Amino acid sequence: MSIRSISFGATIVACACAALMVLFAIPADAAVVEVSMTARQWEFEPSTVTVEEGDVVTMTILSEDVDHGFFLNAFGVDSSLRAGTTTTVSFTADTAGTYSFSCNVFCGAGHGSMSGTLVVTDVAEEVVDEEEVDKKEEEEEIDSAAPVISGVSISNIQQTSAQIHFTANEASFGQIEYGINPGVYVAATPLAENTSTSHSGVLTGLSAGTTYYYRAKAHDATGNYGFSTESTFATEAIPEPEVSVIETSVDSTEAIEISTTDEGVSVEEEREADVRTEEDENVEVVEEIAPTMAEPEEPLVTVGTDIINELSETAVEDESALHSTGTVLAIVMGIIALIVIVGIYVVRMNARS
Ligand SMILES: [Cu+2]
Repeated sequence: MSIRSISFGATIVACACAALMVLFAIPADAAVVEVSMTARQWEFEPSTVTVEEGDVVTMTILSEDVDHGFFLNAFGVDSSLRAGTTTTVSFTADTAGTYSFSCNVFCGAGHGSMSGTLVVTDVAEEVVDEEEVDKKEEEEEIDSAAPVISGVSISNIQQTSAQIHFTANEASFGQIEYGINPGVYVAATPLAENTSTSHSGVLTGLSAGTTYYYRAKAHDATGNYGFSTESTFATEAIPEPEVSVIETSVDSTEAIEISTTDEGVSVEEEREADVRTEEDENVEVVEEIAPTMAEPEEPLVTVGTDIINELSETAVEDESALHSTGTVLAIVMGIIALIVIVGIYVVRMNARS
């Protein structure tokens, strides 16, 4: 057995022992980290390697150009990197810190600056940091702040509806609650499907001319509810017919009160029956009102006929209408008389011939 073969066998045994030692040295939770690196004039790429404390690091290093060396003193690594070949080095990064590695085989003019950095991070520190981060995240997730409502305004107030607008300081679901008694909200607008900071809702089914009390309500995704203060508004009233009143004093004891409305004319009289004479000043007032009833656009005869019909069907309350009817009747009677006279004349002429 030659010296060469003895040394070869010894190398194999040493390697096996080293491998076993490495295996047993690996903590149960240690990770195996593989790093590929290239060495060339005059740099290592990557020049910075970061692993965690306790990691078993295996570096596969290709020497691209000439012979280089890989010297990592902190973890006892000292390997030759032959030109054009790949060399594997292994070590356990068992102590946190920042370490430098360098080329320890002269490789040319820039050899002195051919180095890199190994960063071994403190796992315990990282865990603490992660816990803090988790806590912060949880705190952020637990949102206990209710939406703050502002800018409540109302628009488009109708007899049975009104629109409310408001804003919230965070994305939220908005509603408006309302009722006819303060603090008692018996109705609410539909809940919005999506969160928003700008809200509006239409209050429906309201009663005309009624005061309503309402408040804006918004809740965020966590379920925190925010409310506005209570506000009020009154719905539009149903418009009453316009009324104008004319009062005329006849003397100290008698008066006529005439009210005109959109629908027609009604006359209320408070006076003695004999006041209604041709000479009476009151008649002038009555005659001023009469044309409103007579609908002057229509032919006079038609109006007269209509009025005759109305007179025959209903009790006549309006003295002015009667006055006009008398004139029309006289004209109609005159025409009929004329027709009769002409008719008699024609009959006689026919009898002679
Ligand atoms: Cu070198």
